[in-house]
Amino acid sequence: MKRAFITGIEGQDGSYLAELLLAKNYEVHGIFRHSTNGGAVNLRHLKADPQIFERTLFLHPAELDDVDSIRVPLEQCAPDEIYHLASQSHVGASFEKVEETCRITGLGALRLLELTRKLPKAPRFFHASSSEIFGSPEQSPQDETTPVNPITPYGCAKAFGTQMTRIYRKNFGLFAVNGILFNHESPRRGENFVTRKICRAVAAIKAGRRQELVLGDTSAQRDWGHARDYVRGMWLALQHDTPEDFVFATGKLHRVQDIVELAFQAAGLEWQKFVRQEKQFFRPADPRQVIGNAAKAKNLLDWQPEISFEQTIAEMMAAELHAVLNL
Ligand code: F7E
Repeated sequence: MKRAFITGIEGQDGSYLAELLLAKNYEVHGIFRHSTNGGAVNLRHLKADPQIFERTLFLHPAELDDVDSIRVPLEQCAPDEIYHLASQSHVGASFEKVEETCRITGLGALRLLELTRKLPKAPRFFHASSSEIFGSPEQSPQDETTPVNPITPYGCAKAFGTQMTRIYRKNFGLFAVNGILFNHESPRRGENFVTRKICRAVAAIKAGRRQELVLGDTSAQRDWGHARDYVRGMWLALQHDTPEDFVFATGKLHRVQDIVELAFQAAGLEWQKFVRQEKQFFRPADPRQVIGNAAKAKNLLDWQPEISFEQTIAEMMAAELHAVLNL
């Protein structure tokens, strides 16, 4: 039985990855932040299953800021694979919390690499990198060779972690890989990311609990995939013969406005009556032309996204409508 250690296990990606690895008969260990008290909704179903919880799934409280709190469960687990997913991952918030973002997202990755290197038998290491490392690139679509040139504090912190992962791979011989992840969504997405924000608000409007949806730049475009596809990519990247960086993306661009229209349509409402843009949600800098080329992952890992943008928004809307209206 293989053992995996996941940071950020309570998040969207961590919870889907835990499910995937458990289904592949892994023993899964994850760390959660004291502040959530292990009560995060994304893992509730796994914690409620006595065949799984504390038999093949183990959760440990730890903080990325506190190396010792991670070292103890990591050494106990002695994993074959580490998936470092935890970070301060909100790009907009990174402009307000610049130092904290660099500490958690940038230095956090370095701490995990250093802990990994010092384990008696170094496990394979996955770092969740981000398309934000490219900033607003001149080359489109982006791939593993696109110059790193972040324009947001979050992107800069991720660029640090990405480059450190490469340095540890080259200089310390670690099997360390970056998955350069473009936007990926699901009903488990955090509430302040735009897809979930829109879907939640539309369901609340449908239920008569809200009157409007206030957004930032609805002309902004992203390459949006589904988180379940991306965690499969993470696992495949660690099963490959050699440690390589991989872009995971759909290669398709959509606008925030497209999400708005799909979400309101799913609820049978006219978006024009409810949507407003406000400066407060515009960012000081927002990458443009962020679109990925995942040809390397397709060629070497046989990975490609299976869930479309439209299916993703439909699944998210179904979940939100079910939550508020039991539809
Ligand atoms: O914004 C625009 C916003 O916050 C998407 C993270 O997973 O992907 C994610 O970062 C777009 C941006 O994600 C609102 O300006 C308009 O253009 O959902 P988001 P993100 O910033 O792209 C990358 C790859 C990561 O690595 C990150 O960790 O939507 N937008 N109006 C808005 N965004 C938000 N949040 N709220 C609005 O009201």
